[in-house]
Amino acid sequence: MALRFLTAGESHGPALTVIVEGLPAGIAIDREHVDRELIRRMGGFGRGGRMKIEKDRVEWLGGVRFGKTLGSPVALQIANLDHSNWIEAMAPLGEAPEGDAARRVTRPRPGHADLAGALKYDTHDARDVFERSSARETAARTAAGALAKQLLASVGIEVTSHTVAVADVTAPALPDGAFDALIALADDAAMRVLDESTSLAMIEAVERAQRNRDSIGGRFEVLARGAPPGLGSHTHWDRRLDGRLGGALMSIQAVKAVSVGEGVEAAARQGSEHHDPIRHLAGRGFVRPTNRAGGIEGGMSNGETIRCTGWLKPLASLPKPLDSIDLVTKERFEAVRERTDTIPIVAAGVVGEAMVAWILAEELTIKFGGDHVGELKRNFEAYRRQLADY
Ligand code: EPS
Repeated sequence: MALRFLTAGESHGPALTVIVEGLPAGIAIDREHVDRELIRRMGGFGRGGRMKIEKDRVEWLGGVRFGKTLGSPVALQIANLDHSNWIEAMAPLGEAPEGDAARRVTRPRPGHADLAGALKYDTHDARDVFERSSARETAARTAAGALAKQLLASVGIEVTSHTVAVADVTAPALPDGAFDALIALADDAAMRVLDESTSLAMIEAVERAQRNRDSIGGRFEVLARGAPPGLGSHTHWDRRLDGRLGGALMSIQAVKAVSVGEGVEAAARQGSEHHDPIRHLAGRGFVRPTNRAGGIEGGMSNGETIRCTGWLKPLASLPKPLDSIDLVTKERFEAVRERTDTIPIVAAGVVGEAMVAWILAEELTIKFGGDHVGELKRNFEAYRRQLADY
């Protein structure tokens, strides 16, 4: 059985729940690491009021004993502290309260799930849709991704991220050795960029948008180091690693485009300029002097650092709302005004890490199998020896 996870829970409901299935037994669980990932997701400059309310941490409900996975489904829960302010409006059972207490949403936000969801699920209260489409759900994904990272760490694969752009402010290309510098970045870094003047310019761009009561978009990049060649496969459309990573990253709320390596720039280049020459070094095997492919060729990892970029649209909840139509009266009104982030770019990078880690962990279990992590590691090391002897 391949790895899979399911999440449940509404943004202002009692809690988010995650079930992670297919992890081998024997993975040492570092609960501080999982909680730290949740805190990282809450951070960054440009976040809104909700993150001042929450203190995300995982409650362990199943699948783990004495700090090790059992091979059974891992069940986790993250409380929504804000639920205490939504007891009536988000009551799981009982009759809906009268009037405003139900906090119904009838004026859908352009760019959000509200309208399409209300039509599809046949409700005139878009809160039924809005609550689950909220990016609050990414806290649950981050917890699943943290478990995936712990499996990856057992074979030396690490994942990190950084902010590439906020509105029109773009960070300079990463210098050599950037991976370790990114891993070492403080968890509460305002922008997750290495260059201080870029960070300040990004903060200014966010403040400008806040003054204009608007939202802005941006770009983050996820990097994964230590993946062996051969994760994913060229043999089927749905086994290609770039396709799988692309789908996983595109599924993050507000991500509207994904590129792998210099995939966007490649469209305007000649092949001779774009592709990474192949070299061979005794003791190291096949290496690349450049990594424009972003570590993936033919739908398979090639042993170089995997690099994927997620492009974030400006969020759809606006302090100065756009025109909308009331779902009940069909009259023209401003869309609902909701608390929101100006840009959750650091959080998007952390969630991007979780999704990339998840897909790589899944590919790791597909290629190396094993009911216990020791078995997976033996298979992994045997493959490493096979590559060394190639
Ligand atoms: C988020 C929780 C949400 C939003 C944000 C991200 O909480 P609330 O709606 O109570 O403010 O802050 O989500 C959105 C902006 C959105 O449009 O869904 C979180 O936990 O990351």
